[in-house]
Amino acid sequence: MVVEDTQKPTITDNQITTNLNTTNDHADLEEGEILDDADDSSVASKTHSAAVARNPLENSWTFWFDSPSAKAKQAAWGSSIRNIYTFSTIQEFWGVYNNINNPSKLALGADFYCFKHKIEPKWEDPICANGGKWTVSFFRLKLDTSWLYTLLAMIGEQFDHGDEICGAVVNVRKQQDKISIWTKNASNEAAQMSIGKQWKEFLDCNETISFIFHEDAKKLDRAAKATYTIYPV
Ligand code: MGP
Repeated sequence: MVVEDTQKPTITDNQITTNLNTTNDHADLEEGEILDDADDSSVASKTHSAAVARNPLENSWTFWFDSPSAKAKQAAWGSSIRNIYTFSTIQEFWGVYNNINNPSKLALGADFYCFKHKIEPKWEDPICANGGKWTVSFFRLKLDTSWLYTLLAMIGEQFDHGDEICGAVVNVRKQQDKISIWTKNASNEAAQMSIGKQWKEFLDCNETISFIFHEDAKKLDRAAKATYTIYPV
């Protein structure tokens, strides 16, 4: 296994995992392929390890989770966000993804993040500090596919300005669910606009998306206005 700092998921409340403890065990199997239990286990295990590592991603990514129940007890914003799992290959991604709940199954108030490894999903992280976020709101029906397409575009490095991306978050909310992509240099308008336009294409989304600088959100909270907006065509 090539993953550095890979952690077993620790979230055990009813929020995020289904049977994540089995994550990755069969992540490398092709459709229809079965494990032959009669094989010599050491040979099988070496073959298995080699196969798991076969499609490394350009970046390692970490899933983070914040449950509404934990948030309700937190002393300061962000103290209840938990680092769940880091993955570095496409097989590991599917191993995790297939064993966790889709956003639409999460409790209202939950936040689920996927950020580049070692970037914390907080304004305070030095790599995020001068950044901002594109946000789109969805009706529940499209939430799960939009989240998956966002993840695949990010980890598959489909954005021309992928280096600008810190990660993405899905906020499950009563009024309107949201998905945001966080970026590093909010003042780089060309890069932000490129990311926003490509994201809309990947999602096949013709809704308005808006970009808010973290600096503005810090100062103005919910009164912060979008600096960049992409309207329906
Ligand atoms: P938000 O992410 O802008 O809206 O954060 P959300 O999550 O839709 O709001 P909710 O009420 O539905 O949960 C809302 C508030 O959380 C902000 O106004 C801040 O007070 C705090 N907050 C959010 N973020 C992303 C940060 C952060 O990175 N650092 C700190 N210190 N506070 C944050």
